[in-house]
Amino acid sequence: MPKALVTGITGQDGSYLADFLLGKGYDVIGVVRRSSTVNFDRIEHIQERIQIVQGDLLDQVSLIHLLEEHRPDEVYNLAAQSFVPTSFSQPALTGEVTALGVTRMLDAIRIVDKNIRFYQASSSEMFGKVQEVPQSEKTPFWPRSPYGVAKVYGHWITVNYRESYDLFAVSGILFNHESPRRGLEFLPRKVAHGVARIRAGLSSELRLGNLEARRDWGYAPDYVRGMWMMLQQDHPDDYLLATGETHSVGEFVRIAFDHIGLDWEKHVVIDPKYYRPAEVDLLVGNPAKARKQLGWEHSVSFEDLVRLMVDADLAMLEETETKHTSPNINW
Ligand code: NAP
Ligand code: G4F
Repeated sequence: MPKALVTGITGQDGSYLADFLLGKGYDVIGVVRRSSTVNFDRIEHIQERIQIVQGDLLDQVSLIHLLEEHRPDEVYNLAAQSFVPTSFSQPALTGEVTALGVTRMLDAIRIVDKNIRFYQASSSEMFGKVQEVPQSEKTPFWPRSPYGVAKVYGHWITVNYRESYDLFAVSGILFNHESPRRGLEFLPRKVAHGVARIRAGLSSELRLGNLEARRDWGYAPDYVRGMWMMLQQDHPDDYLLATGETHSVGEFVRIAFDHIGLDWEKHVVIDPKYYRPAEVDLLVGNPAKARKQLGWEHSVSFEDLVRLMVDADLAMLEETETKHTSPNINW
């Protein structure tokens, strides 16, 4: 049975990747950092089928010990401080986890077992102020946030360890991918959840920032399949995963409100608090290399993604007690 160690297993992607790897017959080791309250909501359904172990990207020794003890065949490094606005308010922490954390994991692999295959969760945020449209694996980076800068470091240290130490180390440059498991602070889930709350009569307005920014949005389970595909190749290389379509934040909002039969203009309030010091205006990826070499395709259209997220939040509010406790996130 192949064994995979996944950092960030409590996050959106970590939980879907664990589902996927279990389906492929993997033994899954999920790394979680210590916290005062357990946050296993996204992995509750598979908790008995995976091994949950403690470790932190801030702590080198914990990573070395985990690899020594569990001897995985593959490591998926999904852990990060991944929210762009927090990277402006906590830039040094973001650098420690999202940038230097990658080096700590790569060094742990180099020290313990150079045969371990390594996946680094790189991001389209690295393209930032885009140098060409659409973006490809060859497009130069110009990050626009401390998060983007940290991800550029993570990308290049992955390439550097591949070239310096002959590691099977891969950087996956993934464009935005969403799902009902997405954190409530990210735009698509904030909109889906906000729309569901308005429908349920729990609130009447949704406060948002820049509606003009454009993103290439896909469905998260498609993207974790691509991560696994990258590690099954004969040679390590970097790949970009995207749908190839771009849509504005405003389009996302309009489709979400249309889906429940409400006029978005009557409910959305523009709040300067949600504008960023520097914005990434336009992201759209060209996934031709992944299509050709991995056989990867996305399976959910933009419109279907918006609707499935709204439906999931409507169902969540209808079916559970959270109707009275569902958080109204203001980040
Ligand atoms: P997410 O939901 O924010 O999950 C982040 C995970 O990292 C959580 O499990 C978190 O643990 C863990 N983590 C944070 N700091 C840590 C530390 N010091 N040590 C160990 N674990 C730590 O992110 P996601 O959307 O699943 O994204 C997964 C990865 O892909 C991230 O690296 C992200 O930057 C990257 N990425 C995401 C997208 C996207 O659209 N989703 C696109 C491109 C790249 P807690 O639960 O304890 O907080
Ligand atoms: O959903 P977002 O917060 O995602 P963002 O910044 O694109 O980053 C996400 O995708 C990256 C891949 O490109 C990942 F690497 C990263 O970890 C994360 O998963 O914001 C999307 C857009 C931005 O342009 C933002 O300015 O939505 C705009 N926006 C407008 N109003 C808002 C809001 N974003 C948030 N979070 N909240 C708002 O109220």
